[in-house]
This record gives sequence, C-alpha cells and structure tokens, in this order.
Amino acid sequence: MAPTVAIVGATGAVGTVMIDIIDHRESVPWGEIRLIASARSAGKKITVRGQELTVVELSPEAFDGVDIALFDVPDEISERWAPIAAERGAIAVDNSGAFRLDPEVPLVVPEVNPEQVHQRPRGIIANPNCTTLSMMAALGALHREFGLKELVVSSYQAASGAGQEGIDRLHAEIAALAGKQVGERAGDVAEALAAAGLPAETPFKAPLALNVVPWAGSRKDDGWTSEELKVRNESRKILGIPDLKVSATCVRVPVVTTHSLAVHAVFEREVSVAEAHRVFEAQPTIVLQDDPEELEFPTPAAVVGADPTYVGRVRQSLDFTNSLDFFVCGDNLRKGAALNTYEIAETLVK
Ligand code: 11C
Repeated sequence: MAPTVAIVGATGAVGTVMIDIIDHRESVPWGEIRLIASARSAGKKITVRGQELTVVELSPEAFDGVDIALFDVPDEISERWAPIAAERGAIAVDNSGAFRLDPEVPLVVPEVNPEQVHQRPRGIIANPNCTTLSMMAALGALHREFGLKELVVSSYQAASGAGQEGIDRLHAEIAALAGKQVGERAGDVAEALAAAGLPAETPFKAPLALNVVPWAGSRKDDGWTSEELKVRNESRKILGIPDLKVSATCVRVPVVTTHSLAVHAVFEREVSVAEAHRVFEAQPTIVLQDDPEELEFPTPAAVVGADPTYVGRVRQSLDFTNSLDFFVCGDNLRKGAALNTYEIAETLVK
C-alpha cells in the first residue's frame, strides 16, 4: 500500500513551502497526504496536487496510520510531539533543533549521508539548520574527494531565517527608510525607524536595513551564538568528522530569502580549482556559477525559489596549502528547510 505522509505545521512558513514542493514534484509516492496544524488552523482547506484537504488538529490520534510525519514546527512542539508520532508508528522527520545532536537521532543530508536514515533507534530523523545545510552539498562532495580537515566560514543570513517576524521587520524597515535622506550612522537609522513607528525591539537586535548585524540566534558561552555552534556541531555530525576544526561567524544581512556563506576549507590532500569545479559539476544538486572573466557568480537574490545550492568564486587559497575559498548560496526555506526534509522522506521510501 502506498505510504501516508503527514505535514505537521502545514500552515506555517516552512509547511507552506513543503506543500509547494509536493505540488510541483513530477510524481509523489504517497497514498494519503495529511495536513496537521494547531487548533487555530484546524479545519482550514488547502489544495494539494489538485485535491482539497482539510487541516486536522495536532493530537496523538492524528498520527494513526501515518508512515512518515514531517515536522515544520518550533523546537518545543517537536520535542513534545515527534516522540508521540514515533510511538504511534510513524517515522518523524524533524526540521527543528530539538534532536539534531541526539546521538540516537541521525542528522541527514541526502547527498551526504543518506544511509543514516535507516539508523534511527528513536524513530526520529533530524534535518539540519538552514545555515549548515546551505554549504553541505558542496562540502560533502569535496570531503569525499579531498578529505576535509578545517573549516572557517562567515554567513550572510537572510531575514526569513528569523521567520515571518523577520521578513516583516525587514520590509517595515525598508519602507520606513525608502526615499528618505537618512544619515548613515546607526543612530540616524534608529531614529528614522522610531519616527516611522517601528518598535525598538527587533528580532535582529540592531537595524538591518542599510546595515549588517553580526548576530544570529541566541547567546551561548564565551561570546558564541547558537547559530555559530550549530554550524560547527552539525557539520561535524553530518560529515562524520567528529574532530573537524570549525570556526564560524554568523551575520544577518538585509536579504529576505537565501543564506550565503563564504567558506575557507582545508583538506588532507592537494586540491585545485579545476578539480573542485569537476567535483561540483558532477553533483546534480549543485549549480556551479564561476567565471571571473564574465563576472559570473551566485548572489542570494538570484537563487530565491531554486532547489540547488549555487557555488562560485572558487579560488585556491594563496597563503594556505590544500585549501579552497568559495561562496555558496542556498534558499534557506527550500533546501535549507522544507526541501531537505522532504528529500529525507523520499530517501526513506526509495
Ligand atoms: C536563522 N538558521 O537564519 C536560522 C533559522 O535551527 O532551524 C533556523 C533555525 C534552526 O536564523
């Protein structure tokens, strides 16, 4: 019998992208597609692949008969409900941060470690953070060939990483400043935002329009942020390199969607730009856009809505051996969230 898939958080930002992905797949392996959300959204009608479906309320019974439950909900909801889904017989594929570092939960990127979907003692599989995910297809492919040793990355993260609240805030800031001769100092921008009625409290901790903010996520020990630690810990787990040396600086930029990262990667073996190009071109989920003569390189705005990871600016480091520098862009709501979660489900039924 064809398996039943459930989307938990079907009416949220990532759930909506998930439905769009299912709608646009050439074919899907599912018998039933079940939409699950909070009581507030229950009863809502959503058309999926031409069929009108009614959203059902999150409850233990909602998982009865479900083979795979895709969770696109906040950490605390996943923490409580993914084990309930698993108890009811479903495999829970979870896009939150609740289980990513649990040794009994695999953290899967299908291009990198697909075999791990079968090692899931808790019945749960985790999907990585979108910042980590945006560089995983590229790093996984390079690691297979050259053996990754060290990683230094800076992220350029989109406002939508902070959810709808982040998108709304960036739009409101841009609207508040558009067409005005605002002074270039942070105080001038803050004053103009306050004059436009925007609250001083912002998800980005500082004005994002006309600015960049070297802070994403929550405060952790010794000055690190949660995002920077996720990049380190999740990269190690996905790539299976527990002692990978990683240093990350996560920065929010005034882009609505698509995270970018500048990556400096050091390998065990010698590597050249030509070899890296060959590796990237052989990976179906990577688009290589790298022609310095023609000024061809990826930018986040050009990648919005795209499934692949875009890679460019590949250079051999001038002062470091066995090293490459490159730039990646990945739609944080698609491959960074809904798409990778969905691809894990496809890997499970393959
Ligand atoms: C951001 N990467 O851009 C975060 C959002 O752990 O799934 C995703 C948080 C997570 O703010």
